[in-house]
Amino acid sequence: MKWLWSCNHKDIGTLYLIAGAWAGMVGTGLSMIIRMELGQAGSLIGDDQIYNVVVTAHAFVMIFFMVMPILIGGFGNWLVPLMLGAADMAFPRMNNMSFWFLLPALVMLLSSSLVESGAGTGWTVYPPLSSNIAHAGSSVDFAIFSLHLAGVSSILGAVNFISTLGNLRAFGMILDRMPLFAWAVLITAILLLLSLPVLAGAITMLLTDRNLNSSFYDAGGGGDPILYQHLFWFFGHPEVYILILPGFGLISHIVAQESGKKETFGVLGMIYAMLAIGVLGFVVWAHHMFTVGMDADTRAYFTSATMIIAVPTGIKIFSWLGTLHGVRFSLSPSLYWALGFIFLFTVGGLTGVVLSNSSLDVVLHDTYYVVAHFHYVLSMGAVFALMGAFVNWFPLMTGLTMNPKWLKIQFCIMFVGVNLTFFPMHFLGLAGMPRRYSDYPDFFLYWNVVASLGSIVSVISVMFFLFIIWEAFSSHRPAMSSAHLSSSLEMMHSFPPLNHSYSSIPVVSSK
Ligand code: HAS
Ligand code: CU
Repeated sequence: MKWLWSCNHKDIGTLYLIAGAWAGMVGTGLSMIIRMELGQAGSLIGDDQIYNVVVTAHAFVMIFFMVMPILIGGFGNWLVPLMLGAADMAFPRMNNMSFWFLLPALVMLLSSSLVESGAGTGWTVYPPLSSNIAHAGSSVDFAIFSLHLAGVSSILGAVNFISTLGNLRAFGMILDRMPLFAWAVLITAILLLLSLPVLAGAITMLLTDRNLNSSFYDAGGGGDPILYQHLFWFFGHPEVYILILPGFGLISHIVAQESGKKETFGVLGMIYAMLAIGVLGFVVWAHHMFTVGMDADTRAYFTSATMIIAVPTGIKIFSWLGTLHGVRFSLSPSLYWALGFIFLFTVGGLTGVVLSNSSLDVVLHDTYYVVAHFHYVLSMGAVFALMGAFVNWFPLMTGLTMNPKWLKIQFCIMFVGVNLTFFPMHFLGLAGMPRRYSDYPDFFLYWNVVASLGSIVSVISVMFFLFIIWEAFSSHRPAMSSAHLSSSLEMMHSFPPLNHSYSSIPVVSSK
């Protein structure tokens, strides 16, 4: 049990990966309840509040307890010190604390769904729906405290990563030569540090509105519910880039490695693109609020600012394609995930550009078109990146190999499943089906049935993936020799002085 209080970055990374995988299964279970409710005409659960509680818990679990812990906590902890040539993170004991704050946060979130009538507010927790009038009782308070605690965990993690990346780089590693994943984590950590306190303030004011009779968001007391939306999305939009930037970094390494080239095409351009995405991410938040009654000039500004983000993102997409250009690569499971990521993230990004047009968003806001957009960038962007990273670095982390043929079949099943689930949502949204309702006119039945069938295909692929992991552990097939492994790690970037520290990575933990 010693590893439970370990301060070693690899142990903590592994804990994050395990916790994230567990939360991922909780979130997947919740998503299956959603698809069961929507996969047939009429009502299944028989209670709209419970349906909304499930939708809310699904989003929170997936965002705060699956994607962020796995990409930042898991891969960040595992890979950043190795890529920097550092012995460990800057503050190893604080690192342990970050992880252990996450579990009570998860417990509190799940408690919020189990006590009284649950938090059926959506992950945005907008007042007045989240105020006492519509959500009396302790559920929303539980959800708020959960976010506080998960926020503390993330802020401590961000401080740790910024300190590590700032101070513990191998001698001579100037920022230009820092590997792309390390850069991605640095920018992500800065976004976390700047945006999470705003969320914390917003939900704390909501807490006092609910419990101490303040009226920050209550027009009756001189407040304004729109203030909450501004504060939430000032956090919320950077948050979506927090979810995807580490994935960008991981994909860059996989693409460079699988192309056999020394590094990603246009490394410096990639760094500047991520910086641009990070900076611009803070000035586009009101594209989530086009329907609150903004004046035309403000909408024009937020539309244009949002569209500009397609430029640095396009630079990233074309640089990955440029890296792969002219190479006769062999299709490995890691490359499957990377190619799947590039294609499907682009689809999601393009629907984002559609939504950024305020005149179109007035029609599409709160419809399934938005749901389709964010599942393409998340379920097929962030999740494909973490699946690819897991497949790619599994041998480094465990010293074992998974069955490559099964991994390819598993990818194909998941690729079909997620597209079957989420592509029809574009049609539903364009036809006007609103999100966050448990029932719909029969007119929308067909594509909902298709989506629900697709979700079953995805779940089958997840179970297959668990089986593949189990099989890898139980059959003890050793990974490539450590010399071979370290040479493939070397390709992660072109920084020669690090060869030494990479070749000393133990392939199998000595504990
Ligand atoms: Fe988004 C809503 C716009 C990226 C996640 N997004 C959401 C929500 C989530 C989310 C979770 O402007 C819902 C929140 C909620 O619960 O209400 N999003 C964008 C834009 C981008 C974008 C412009 N989103 C992301 C990423 C996410 C994410 C990344 C998480 C991982 N999003 C919106 C808008 C809404 C929105 C509106 C509000 C909708 C509403 O009504 O509620 C961009 O960063 C995407 C850039 C990527 C690309 C693809 C690659 C670029 C290439 C270059 C050439 C392309 C060009 C564009 C020049 C653009 C290949 C040409 C345009 C064509 C249509 C052909
Ligand atoms: Cu946004």
